[in-house]
Amino acid sequence: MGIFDVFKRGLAKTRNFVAEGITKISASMGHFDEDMLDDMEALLVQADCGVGASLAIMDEVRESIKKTGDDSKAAVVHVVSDKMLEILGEKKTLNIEDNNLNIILMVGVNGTGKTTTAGKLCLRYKKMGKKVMLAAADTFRAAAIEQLAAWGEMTDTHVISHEEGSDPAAVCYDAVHSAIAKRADVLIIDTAGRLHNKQNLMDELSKICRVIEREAPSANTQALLIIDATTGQNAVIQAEVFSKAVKLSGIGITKLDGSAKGGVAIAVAYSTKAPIFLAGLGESAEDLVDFDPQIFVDSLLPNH
Ligand SMILES: Nc1nc2c(ncn2[C@@H]2O[C@H](COP(=O)(O)OP(=O)(O)OP(=O)(O)O)[C@@H](O)[C@H]2O)c(=O)[nH]1
Ligand SMILES: [Mg+2]
Repeated sequence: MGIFDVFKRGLAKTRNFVAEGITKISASMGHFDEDMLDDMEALLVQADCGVGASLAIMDEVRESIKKTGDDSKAAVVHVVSDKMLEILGEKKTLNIEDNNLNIILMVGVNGTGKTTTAGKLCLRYKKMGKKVMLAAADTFRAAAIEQLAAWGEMTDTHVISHEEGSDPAAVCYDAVHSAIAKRADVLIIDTAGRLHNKQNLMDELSKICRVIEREAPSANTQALLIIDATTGQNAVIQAEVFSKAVKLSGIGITKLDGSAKGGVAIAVAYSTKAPIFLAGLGESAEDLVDFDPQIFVDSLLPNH
């Protein structure tokens, strides 16, 4: 299946809501009047694009209609598409350097999909022939260590772990040295879910980053914030708070398949500087794809 099909299938719920909504709003006349534009703005907000981004998109639409006089559905969708693409920016992906240790640190609040995404990424890099290691720096629960160990077993990957309750920074220290000694290409570090408003947990994360930076200064280290699309606008707040504790390289949005709220990618891109690297579109290993703004927008809007 091509990437467009993976996106389209994964985003089916959001697409049904947004694309069908736009078609329905314009169906009676085939073009947009002021009331319909208001309805469309509400539709974007309901799809979790965020108030700021939805207003910016619709301002652009109103401006364009004023300028060109074209209020047809095709013209409106075209402007919406262009503005969404401008907000999402250029496609950016996790960057894996050859002949260097690449460290990927998974961070985020509880249950967003960090461990699952770590496992999916592990499989991706194994398939590319990379030497991969996993580190269980979520020492909070024994089950978390077991969950990562299961991915390790499934992908035939070595997992560095300590006992439950041990210092996660110490796991990172060991993992980094082991990865250097074994000349690994990619080290993926899973961390515990933490509420962004718990300062001690955010401090713990900063400490983990300091240890990695100190022990592997020349590694290509990337912190990846995993957010759950179904949490709506809270995801935007998470992105803001985590970016203060950690130098975020990018964001992975999971569970885009789970709700009609896939528009959250637009809201996050509108209010955060970190690019969206990955899209989780299901629970199985192949449901992780590089986030592609063009394909995302094409999957969301009616054909135009
Ligand atoms: N539908 C869907 N489910 C997903 C996706 N990614 C993860 N999940 C599911 O979300 C649940 C939580 O995933 P985990 O990977 O355990 O989340 P976590 O962030 O590691 O959780 P904590 O370690 O408890 O903070 C699991 O049931 C996953 O299968 C996705 O893209 N789509
Ligand atoms: Mg986990």
